Amino acid sequence: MQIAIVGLAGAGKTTVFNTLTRGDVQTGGFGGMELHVGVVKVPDPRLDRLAEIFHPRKIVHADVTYVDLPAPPPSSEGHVGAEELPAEHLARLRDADALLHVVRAWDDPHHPHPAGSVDAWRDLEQLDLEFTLADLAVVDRRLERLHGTGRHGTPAEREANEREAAILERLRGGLADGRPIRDAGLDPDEEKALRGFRFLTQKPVLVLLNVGEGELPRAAELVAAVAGRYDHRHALVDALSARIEMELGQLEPEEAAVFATELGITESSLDRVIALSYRLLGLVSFLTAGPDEVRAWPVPDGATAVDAAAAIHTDLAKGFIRAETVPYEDLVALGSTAEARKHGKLRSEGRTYRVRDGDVIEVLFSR
Ligand SMILES: Nc1nc2c(ncn2[C@@H]2O[C@H](COP(=O)(O)OP(=O)(O)OP(=O)(O)O)[C@@H](O)[C@H]2O)c(=O)[nH]1
Ligand SMILES: [Mg+2]
Repeated sequence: MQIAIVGLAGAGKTTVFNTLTRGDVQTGGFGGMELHVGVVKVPDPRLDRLAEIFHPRKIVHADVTYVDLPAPPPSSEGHVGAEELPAEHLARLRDADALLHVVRAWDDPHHPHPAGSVDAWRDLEQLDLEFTLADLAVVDRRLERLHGTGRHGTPAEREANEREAAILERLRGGLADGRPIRDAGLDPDEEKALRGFRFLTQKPVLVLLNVGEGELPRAAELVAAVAGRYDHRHALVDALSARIEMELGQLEPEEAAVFATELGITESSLDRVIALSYRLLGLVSFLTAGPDEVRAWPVPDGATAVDAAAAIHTDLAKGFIRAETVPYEDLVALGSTAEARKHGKLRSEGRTYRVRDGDVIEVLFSR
């Protein structure tokens, strides 16, 4: 799972990246073209509890990769800013499963906003517009081709091309009116047909308002105001004070705890942002536990037992016989798989069983 951190120049993207990855990449580059990649373990206290039962050799968390990208240059007549990003950056952006859109909501007289004022809504819409233009350019290029060479080929090919053109025409209308593809209400087949385009405005997005530390008490109000206007599907809005969180992350844990209490920060923003990203991506975790390892596996909500098997290894999916599954709470309450079996909490499930968050699963398979 990859999440691209995007935002206008100087919004605080690299500061957020440092917060999430506990990194210390230099901030304040204002327009620097470096790309940063960091892998973050998804905190999951259930794994520690399972480890007390199974004494595994290792504990493996699900992980999320965050990519800190520089802001795209602004578009101008005939030029799409996002497409002028270096090829590697654009590929990273298109490959991301979701976007973390950092919006400047902090004010600081020593760091005037390039636009002359701090206006989170204006900045949010500005980058959204850039991504809309980038998608529109992709749609237009494809439509041009479909209307040209797409007329040739076998009847079946022509029909497929016409179907694709019809979907793209519909998207084009929405994009031209400034509506992101995530609002287009695509059905699963259409979504599948479009997957290869890796549209930016189709990706789920977490809008993160970066507020100054003095504004923290007002953050909930600001989030509500923006969320009320940002009426899109697959979109969430949250706030944090990135600079202060980054500094907290660089302190010793005890020192950080004292400091956080003084500031009225009760919950780790890292945990919250990761939990929100998970929700946004529609992911759930199933767990595996044994003497070798205790591990969390992310799968899309709705995944079946065979999908879970495939997440572990393709061989397990190919030779799938059944999945023995027990809810995490039952396993922990009863203290062992054997006890769970005795109490009828360990169930035998077939291929189409829908995996639930916290299922502890063992896949039985034939080689
Ligand atoms: N006063 C204040 N400054 C902040 C805050 N968050 C970020 N900054 C400062 O804003 C500057 C830019 O932050 P970065 O994290 O580098 O921003 P960026 O979005 O990565 O910037 P580019 O990569 O250059 O587009 C740095 O000097 C930060 O210290 C904040 O909450 N308050
Ligand atoms: Mg940066």
